[in-house]
Amino acid sequence: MIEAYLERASTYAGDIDILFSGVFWIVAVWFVAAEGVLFYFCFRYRKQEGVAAKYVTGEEKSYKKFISVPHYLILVFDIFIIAGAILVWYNIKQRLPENPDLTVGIISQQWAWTFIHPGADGELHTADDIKTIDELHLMENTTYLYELESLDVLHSFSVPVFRLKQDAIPGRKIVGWFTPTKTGEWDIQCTEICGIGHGLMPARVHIRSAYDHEQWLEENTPAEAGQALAAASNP
Ligand SMILES: [Cu+2]
Repeated sequence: MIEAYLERASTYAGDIDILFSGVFWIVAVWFVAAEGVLFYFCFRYRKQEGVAAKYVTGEEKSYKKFISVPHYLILVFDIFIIAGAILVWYNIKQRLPENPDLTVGIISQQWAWTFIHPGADGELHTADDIKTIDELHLMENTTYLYELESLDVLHSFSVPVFRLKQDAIPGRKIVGWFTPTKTGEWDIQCTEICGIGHGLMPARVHIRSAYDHEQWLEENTPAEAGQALAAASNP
């Protein structure tokens, strides 16, 4: 349902969609059923020629089942929803992948995103890191950890095609993960009102194949770092 409006581009996007659709359909079916019964009763027991409209207080024992049965059904469906939500939440937020391939740094501030990508050495926080503003460059089918920080106020890192949203909190480094699965260019949004320029901090994520990402790395590695690496590998 949701993928008709918004592509899925991470390994867990499908799980979020299943959960979302599940909640949607459970609520939709019961909403339509409850409204149907309501309108049927309004019509069935309306005032007619010589018959007064029926007034039910709901206090009689025989009517109480109309309250208690739906009540128990709601509890049963709640258990399904909560169990599904815990499973998905645990996989996405409570656990980190055991063997992530790369780590990227994400720094939010009023009102821009800074992304720090590991260079050719695959390590973050080294001389060949590539820093960009408002563009995140990722490789398809690669598991990333992200280190999310904020320099000033609360922000929220949201990549709709990943079905990922994570608040950035000043003074904390929040580590999470994603595995992009679809090449292309997609939106990144800040989803926490963070001041007057909140609407001015959209960014883009570029997901490329390994070959194309390699190309991007070569073109964007800072000149000094590139020379230093070349010197180190050809003494
Ligand atoms: Cu923001």
